[in-house]
Amino acid sequence: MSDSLETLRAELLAEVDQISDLKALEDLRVSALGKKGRITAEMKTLGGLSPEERKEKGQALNQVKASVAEALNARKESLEADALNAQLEAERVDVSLPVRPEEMGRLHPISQTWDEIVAIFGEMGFTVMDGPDIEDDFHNFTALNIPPEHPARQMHDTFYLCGEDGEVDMESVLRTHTSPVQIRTMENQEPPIRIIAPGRTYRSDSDMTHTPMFSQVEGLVIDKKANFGHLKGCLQEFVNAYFEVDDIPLQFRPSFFPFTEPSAEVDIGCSRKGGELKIGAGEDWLEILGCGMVHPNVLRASGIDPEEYQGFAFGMGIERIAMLKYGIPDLRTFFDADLRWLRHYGFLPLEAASMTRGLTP
Ligand code: 2NL
Repeated sequence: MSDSLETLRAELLAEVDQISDLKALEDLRVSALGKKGRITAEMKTLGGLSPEERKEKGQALNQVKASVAEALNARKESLEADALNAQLEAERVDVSLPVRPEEMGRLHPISQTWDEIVAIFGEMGFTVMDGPDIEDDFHNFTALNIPPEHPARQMHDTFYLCGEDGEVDMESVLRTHTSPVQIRTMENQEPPIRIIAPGRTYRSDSDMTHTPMFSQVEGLVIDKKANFGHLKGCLQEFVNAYFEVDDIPLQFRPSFFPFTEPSAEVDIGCSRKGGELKIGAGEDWLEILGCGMVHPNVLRASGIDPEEYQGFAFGMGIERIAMLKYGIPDLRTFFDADLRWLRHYGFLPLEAASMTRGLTP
């Protein structure tokens, strides 16, 4: 290669090395390889040379061109990588920073407890279902094997709605439990069924331990061979997870509900020494829920053949189990909308319920 071409190559490569931004690099590329560039100008001289000279200089020029182009590309990649790293550094987000201190809102204990219940049964394979607060007589009472003369149907226990004529409409009630959600699910889905139905319920009752609106969660499992043993295992699993205690003692007391047979009320072991309630051990019992095997009449009313399928159901009050876990002494304070109460008993929204974290941060 001629000295002048070596010099040209050395100059251009040295210039590439000096460049520190992409705009200058592009200008240099144009001034070397562009239409009016220095290498292009040399190319244009080839026409006036003898064939041998043209061949030799042409090859040499192509080498210069290739090495300059390679150096330009390498420099471009390195400058682009520097630019990207600088941008990533400048836009860095520290995801471990604490929540903004002005975060003042709290989750109501009912929402928190609701979320915990959904998380625990969700882990066991239950689906969450909901339904209307205003129900018809069939889904709230008749399908549940509750006869017309049953006290629950009396005006002083159930809120009936008025028809357009202003008269009481005996067909239309505020649901007194979330059972109608399960009736509707059985009407619309083929077994196997495994659902929970959390929601608001209404009864015409108001004193120290009753509010006209309260929250309930019911569960329903329907399969060919779902039995009382499965019910016990399922509830044991739930109370252990919810109260965060291994092997809470459970006691099933025979009871009666129109919609289950047999029926039971379930107590958990506790101690009340020195006025403090401790759940999971001790000599006392505390009622927490009701349950049983779904009555054949209920299955039949919902379009399920009791000769082919059976199942279990349970129901519990959300406020009640929230009071037990979080030491809230008075039911009625849940509905006072008192901000000081909410600041005390409420939960930070970003500390959402999970299977791996409960009361302790
Ligand atoms: C309680 C008792 C219970 C049910 C609810 C139920 C629902 C259908 C069929 C059969 Cl669709 N049973 N639900 C069963 C037993 C008890 O609730 O003390 N709740 C607060």
